[in-house]
Amino acid sequence: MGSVTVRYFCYGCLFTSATWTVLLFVYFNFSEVTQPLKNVPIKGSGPHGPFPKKFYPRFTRSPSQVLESQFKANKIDDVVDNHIEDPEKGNMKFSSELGMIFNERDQELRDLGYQKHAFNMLISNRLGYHRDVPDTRNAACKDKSYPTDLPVASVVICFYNEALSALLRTVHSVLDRTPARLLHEIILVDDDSDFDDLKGELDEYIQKYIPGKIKIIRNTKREGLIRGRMIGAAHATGEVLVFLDSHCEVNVMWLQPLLAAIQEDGQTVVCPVIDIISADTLAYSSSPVVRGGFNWGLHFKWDLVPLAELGGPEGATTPIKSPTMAGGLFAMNRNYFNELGQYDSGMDIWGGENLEISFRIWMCGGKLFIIPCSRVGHIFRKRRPYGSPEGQDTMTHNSLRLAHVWLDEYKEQYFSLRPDLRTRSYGNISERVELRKKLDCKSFKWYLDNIYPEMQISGPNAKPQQPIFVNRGPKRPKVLQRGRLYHLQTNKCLVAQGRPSQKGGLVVLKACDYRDASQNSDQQLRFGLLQVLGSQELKALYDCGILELGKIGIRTLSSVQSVWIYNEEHELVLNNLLCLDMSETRSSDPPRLMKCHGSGGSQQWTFGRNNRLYQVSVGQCLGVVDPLSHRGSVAMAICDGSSSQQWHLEG
Ligand code: UD2
Ligand code: MN
Repeated sequence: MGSVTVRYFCYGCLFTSATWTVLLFVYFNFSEVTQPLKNVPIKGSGPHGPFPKKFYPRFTRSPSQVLESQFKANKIDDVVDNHIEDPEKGNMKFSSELGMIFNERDQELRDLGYQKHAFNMLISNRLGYHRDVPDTRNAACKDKSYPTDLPVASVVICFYNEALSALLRTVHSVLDRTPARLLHEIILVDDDSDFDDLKGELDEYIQKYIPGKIKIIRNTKREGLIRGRMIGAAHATGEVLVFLDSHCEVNVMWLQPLLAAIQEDGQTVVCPVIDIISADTLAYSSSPVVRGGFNWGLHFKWDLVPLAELGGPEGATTPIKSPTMAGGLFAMNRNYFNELGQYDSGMDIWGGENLEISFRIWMCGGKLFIIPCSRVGHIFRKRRPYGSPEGQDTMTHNSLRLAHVWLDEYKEQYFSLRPDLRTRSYGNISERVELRKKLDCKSFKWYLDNIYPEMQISGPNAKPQQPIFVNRGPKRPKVLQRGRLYHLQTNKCLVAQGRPSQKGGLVVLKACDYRDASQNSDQQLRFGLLQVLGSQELKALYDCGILELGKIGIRTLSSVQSVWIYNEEHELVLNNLLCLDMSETRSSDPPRLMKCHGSGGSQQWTFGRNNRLYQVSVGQCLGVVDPLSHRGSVAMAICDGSSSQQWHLEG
C-alpha cells in the first residue's frame, strides 16, 4: 500500500514538473530573447573587498550598452585605425576597439597593466588624461540649482602604485569639471609607491601643466589608505574634505550637490552615487541608486533603497539615508572630520574603515547620505592588485578593532561567523573607546533599531527574514543576431568541442550541421527541455515513461545544433546556455564556454571591419590556428585582417 502511494506521489511530481517543463519550453522557444535569467546582484560581497564581482546591477544599463549609445555616431573602426599611430598623445575617442593590440609592445603593456593594476592599462593610457563621460544623472537633477556661496573643498586622493594615466585622469576630471572657485586644492598622497613614473614624471607633469592647486605629499613608508587619508586631511585647508580613490572620474556638477548638503548641515557626511568604469574596457556607465549596508562578516554590501526612503520631498533628487558608505568617495566638513575622530590610526592598509566611520557617524550624532545628483565613476577591479607589506590580512585586523570598539554585544554575531577570531589580538583600542565615550555615542542596538532595521540577527530569538521582492525583473539583453557562426575561409562552423552545456568547454571548427531542427519536433522538444531541465531530470522523465519521443540518445542530442546568439551586451551565447569567454588576464588561452556574467569584459565581442571578431578585454581577434588541419582549433591573435580571422553569424 505504502509503495503504491509513493509511486503515485512520484508520478504526481513528475507530471507536474513535466507540465511546467513544457510551459517553460514553449515560453523560452517563442520569446525573442531567450537567454537564461541572470542574477540581480543585490546582496552579498566578494572576498576581494566591498564590491562583489557581480556588482554590475542588472536593472540598469550595462557598460557595453553605454558604450554603444556613446559611439553610435562613430564608426568604431575609423576611430581606432585613424588615431592609433600615436596612442601616447591620448585624448582618443572612446571605442570598443580601443584596446586593440597591434604589436608586442601593446601586448606587454596590456598584460603588465592587468598584472600591476588589475585593469586595462593599455586602454587607460590611450584614453589620455581628459575625456567626457556620459551625464548619468536623472533628469530632475539637471534642473536643480545650488547656492553660489558654497564652502570650498580640498580633494584628498591617496594612491599606492596607481597607473599614472588613471591617476592623472582622476585629477584632470576634478579640474575639468569643478568650478575653480569651489576647488580649494587637490592633495595627492603617495603612499610610498614603487613605480618610477609616480615620482619624477608625476612631479614634472604637475609643475609643467597644472601648477598651483595641487600638493603632493609623499609618505616615507607605506601607511595604507586609512592613515594616508589622515595625513592628506592634516595638510588640507579647505572647509570641506572630499576623498576620492586614485582611479575615478568625476561627472558633471558632481561637487555642488555634495557641498550644498554639507552647507545645510555640518554634521552630514555625503557620498556621490558611484558609477561604474569597467576594468576591461574603461567604459563609463551609470549605477542605479543603491545604498550601503553590511553583513555580520563585516563586509560592506549594496542594498536596494527601501520604498519608504525613495521619493522624498525633492523626488528623485532627495538625499538617501545610507546605513554605511562604500568608503572611497565621500565629503564632509573638515572640522567635523577632526571632531569625529578622523579614522582609527591603528587600522592598516585596506579594509574596514568604511564601516567604522559609518557606525561612528550615525552613533555619534551625525548623518550619512547618498546624493543621487552627484555622480563619480570608479574603476571596479576584480581583484586588489596589491597586498600588505608583510602579507597580513588587514581587513580582518581592522574589522576586529571596529567590532571591539563599536559593536557592543553584537560582536558575538561576527564571532559566531569567525570563531577563530575570538582570541585574536587587535592592538590597543583604548583611544577609540575613549573617543566613543567622549562623543557620547549611542549604542549599536540603537543603530540597528533606527538606522538599519533591515539587518538580520541570527540566533534563537531571530526574527525570520522578510523577503525583498524586486519589481523590476532583470532585463534580458535583446538578441541582435542568431544563427551559425561561420568561419568564412573554411566554411565550417564554430561549435562546442564537447557538450555545449559543459562549463569551461572549448570551441572548435567543425563541418556545419545543416539538419533543420524545425522539421524534427522531437529533437527540438528535447533540446528545449534540456535547457530548462538537467539531463538527469530529463532522463527521469524518460525512465518513468512520461516522455516517449523517439530514440535519439540524450547525450548526443545537445550537440546536434550550434546556434549562437549575439546580443546587445555583445555576448556570444551558444545554444542559449553559455557565453564565449576569454579569461581576463591571459590572452594566450583559448576562449571557453562559461556562464554568462553580464559584466562585459571577458565576454564582450564585436564584429568589425574585414569580418573580424574582436574580443574587447584581450584586444585581439578570434582566428583559426591551422585552417587546413582537421583539428579546427581556434585561438586569439593580433587582428590582421587575414582570412583565418573572418567570421560570419547567420541564421
Ligand atoms: C573600497 C573603497 C576604498 C576603501 C576600501 C576599504 C570605494 C570606491 N573604494 O575599496 O576607498 O574604502 O574599500 O578600505 O568605495 N591605497 C593607498 N595605500 C594602500 C592601499 C591603497 O594609498 O596601502 C589607495 C589606492 O591607491 C586607492 C585607495 O587607496 O586610491 C583605495 O584603494 P582601492 O582602490 O584598492 O580600494 P577599493 O576601491 O577596492
Ligand atoms: Mn578603488
